Amino acid sequence: MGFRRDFLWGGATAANQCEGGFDEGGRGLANVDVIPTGEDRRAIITGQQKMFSFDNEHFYPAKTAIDMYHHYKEDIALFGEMGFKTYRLSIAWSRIFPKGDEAEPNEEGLQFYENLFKECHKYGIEPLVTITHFDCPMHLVEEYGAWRNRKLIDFYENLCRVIFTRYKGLVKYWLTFNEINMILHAPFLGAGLYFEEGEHAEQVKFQSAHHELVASALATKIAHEVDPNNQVGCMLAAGHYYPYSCKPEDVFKAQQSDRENYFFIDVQARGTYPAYALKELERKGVEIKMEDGDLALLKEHTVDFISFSYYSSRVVSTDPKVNEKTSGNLFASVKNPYLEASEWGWQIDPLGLRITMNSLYDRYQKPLFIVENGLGAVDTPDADGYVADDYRINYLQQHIQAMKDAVDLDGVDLLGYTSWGCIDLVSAGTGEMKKRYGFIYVDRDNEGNGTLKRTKKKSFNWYKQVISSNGEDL
Ligand code: P53
Repeated sequence: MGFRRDFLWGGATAANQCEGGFDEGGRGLANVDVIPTGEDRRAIITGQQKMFSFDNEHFYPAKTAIDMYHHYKEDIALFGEMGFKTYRLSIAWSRIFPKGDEAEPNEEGLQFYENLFKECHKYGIEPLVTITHFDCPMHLVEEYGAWRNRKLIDFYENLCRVIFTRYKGLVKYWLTFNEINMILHAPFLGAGLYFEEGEHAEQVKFQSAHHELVASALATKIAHEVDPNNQVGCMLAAGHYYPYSCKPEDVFKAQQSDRENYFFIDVQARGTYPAYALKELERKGVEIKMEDGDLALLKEHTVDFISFSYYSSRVVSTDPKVNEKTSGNLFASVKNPYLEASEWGWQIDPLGLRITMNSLYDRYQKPLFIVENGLGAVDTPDADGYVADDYRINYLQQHIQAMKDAVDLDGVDLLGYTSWGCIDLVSAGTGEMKKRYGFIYVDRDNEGNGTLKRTKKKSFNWYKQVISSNGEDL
């Protein structure tokens, strides 16, 4: 009973939210760099407001983030101290190909990640690498229109060939696109998409999604060719939809809302466009242009495992009177009256994790990997800089218990668990530093002030004990 002996405990980050060094080591500019904090952020990440370069009125948190570019040795040593078996991070595409369409990669960028992976292995930490976590070189956004352009498949393929070859033996777990369904909810953040006046946004989103799906299958193919030990996963922003009531219309709406997200994973895990999606696209007047060989490629190169983020369940209703919405999340959801919420209005539902795991496992029958979960909260350090984050321990304890139940009581095959933002980092949704997820506190605020000093929180030793007991001692 309990978790498998080789269970991959660890933590997760993304390049744009922690690295900084945006103009160092020959790195090119990316969409994630030019997304500011503040009121305009939401319109920018959803592709409604254009922001393709820096201006003087805004603050751009990704430029420096928590400066992991210069602190990675110190940070990985702390992960090692907690006993991490794995560390999920993402590669910044524009460090490897600064513009995205070059024939030859940037050696300095390649060397940076080689050093970082070697540093992980010093502590017995297996890197879990997200190939793209919301980033797209700005040159590809401006010259090609990002993922709406089929040429992006070739550029992504180049990136994959280069990194799979260079990091053979150093990395064996890969994720092709972080939260691939985010293309529907935050298309500029998720896929560099900005919509021109009068453009058929749905058409562009689904055409881009097709390009990403083909690119993902191609990446899976190449990964297996380069090294049969490579394991490739898809990545879903998950969270099961509940009907607000048992009214059949509500239940049906919940099923349809789930399918909107499952669509991507259906293609990546089962290898075909599901019938419900083809019908829905037809109704929307969306026509996906495909090339010969696309469908065969999708069919043949499905993923090895299903990874996902889980922060909350979601609720839908068809009753216009039931309209109180949760705040602060890109996924519109009706407020669940049975659940508490975080300071950012994200509702807390540990059993929802078990429900989500069971839905995914029933549907795909492939191993699962929880690659994001956690509580974004305000931390208040004492005079010594120490944070007693019992609220975070409480959240994680309950979610780990729920995932344990899914494994022990329901028989779900789970490869590992990496909590989100194991070290404090920039929030993707809001750009704030104040919304912290870490076991390690970073002295930096929303405006970019602070020493960047790292301090262990109370949850640091708690998580260390969870890992050393393989999840028995919560
Ligand atoms: P932040 C919304 C809903 C679900 C997942 O989010 C999301 C988002 C984006 O807000 O993104 C994932 O930082 C994403 C991470 C992100 C994390 O959730 O807004 O993969 O990059 O940081 C948490 O609190």
